[in-house]
Amino acid sequence: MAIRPILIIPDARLRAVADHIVEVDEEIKALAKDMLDTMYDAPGIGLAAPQIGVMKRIVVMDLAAEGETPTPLVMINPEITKFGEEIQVTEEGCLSIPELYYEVERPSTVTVKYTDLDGQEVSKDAEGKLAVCIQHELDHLDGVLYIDYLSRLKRDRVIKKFDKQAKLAAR
Ligand code: GNR
Ligand code: NI
Repeated sequence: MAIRPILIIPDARLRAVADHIVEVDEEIKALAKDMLDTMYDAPGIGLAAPQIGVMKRIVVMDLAAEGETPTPLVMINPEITKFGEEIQVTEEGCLSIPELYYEVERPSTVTVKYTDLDGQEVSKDAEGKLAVCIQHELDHLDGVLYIDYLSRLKRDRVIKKFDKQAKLAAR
């Protein structure tokens, strides 16, 4: 079990595009396990590899409520193949933008295609919070953060706050 440090904005790795995974080997399985350990420890409902500085297209999630049986989900090279028409508004947070929460509009339903830890291709329909989490995590693989969907005023305020903190921490 290894809990890895979670990167905070403005770390440039959170803005980079992650690489396609060619083979689901032991290294990827160990990475998935570390990501789940890190996510449960945080705690969070999802984590994308770039958040721990690994630029690979893998995300983990678990939407089970606290005290319930865990339902870990690992998606390798995930792609959304269909967005539903309906839009839902959900309050989102991000472990890489700690302690802030803002409402975001996203499609209510998605279909996601991915490779699982057994190397099998899977297609899954999702709605509600899972659909939000999938979209949030997949965005991380392309360097997109939920604050990118806020008004410029709100986004700039968030970015300024963390830029300031990073400068203070660096001196
Ligand atoms: O733990 C998390 N909670 C959350 C809540 C609403 C919408 C998305 C999320 S994902 C977040 C963990 C995280 O930052 N994943 O990238
Ligand atoms: Ni996030």
